[in-house]
Amino acid sequence: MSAPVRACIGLGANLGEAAATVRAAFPALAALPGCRLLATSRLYRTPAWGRTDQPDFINAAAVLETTLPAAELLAGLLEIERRAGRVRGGGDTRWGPRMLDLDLLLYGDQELDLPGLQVPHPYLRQRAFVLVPLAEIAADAPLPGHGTVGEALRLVDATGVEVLEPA
Ligand code: PH2
Ligand code: MG
Ligand code: MG
Repeated sequence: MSAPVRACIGLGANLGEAAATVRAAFPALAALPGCRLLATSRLYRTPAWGRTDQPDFINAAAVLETTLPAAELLAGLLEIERRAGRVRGGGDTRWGPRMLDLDLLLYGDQELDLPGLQVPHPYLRQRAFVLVPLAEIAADAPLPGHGTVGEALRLVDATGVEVLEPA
């Protein structure tokens, strides 16, 4: 077991009952071993980024305190995705539609480059659909070498990112 780290998770879905799937992922995150759920954002409806020929996404963010090493936390996220019906390999296209996508965005202030895991998430600073929900709960979180989440949000165009009502 290692010292507790604050990890930030991005949640996204645009297939099936996307909002319900994202809401159900919060307790699943809380139930991961060695993890405590510190905060969850509201849900947002966001225009699809990367490939526009697909439905809008529902996006949200969560902050965990975790004693899991980053690779084990990632394995836990992939297992929650799998239980939500996500099939990797074959089914998913890059930046295409998702039953549930859980991205490890930040792991404390660490920079990691492991097989299948780059932290901070490589596109974090370009994506309003990540930064808007994350800034709601972790505006002060450091982006190593690039200030904070709140500062990064000021540099992106958040047009079309809207709180999903009812919250
Ligand atoms: N995820 C993608 C591709 N495009 N666009 C939005 N708005 N939200 C996402 O979560 C998203 C996306 C594949 O991971
Ligand atoms: Mg993603
Ligand atoms: Mg992902």
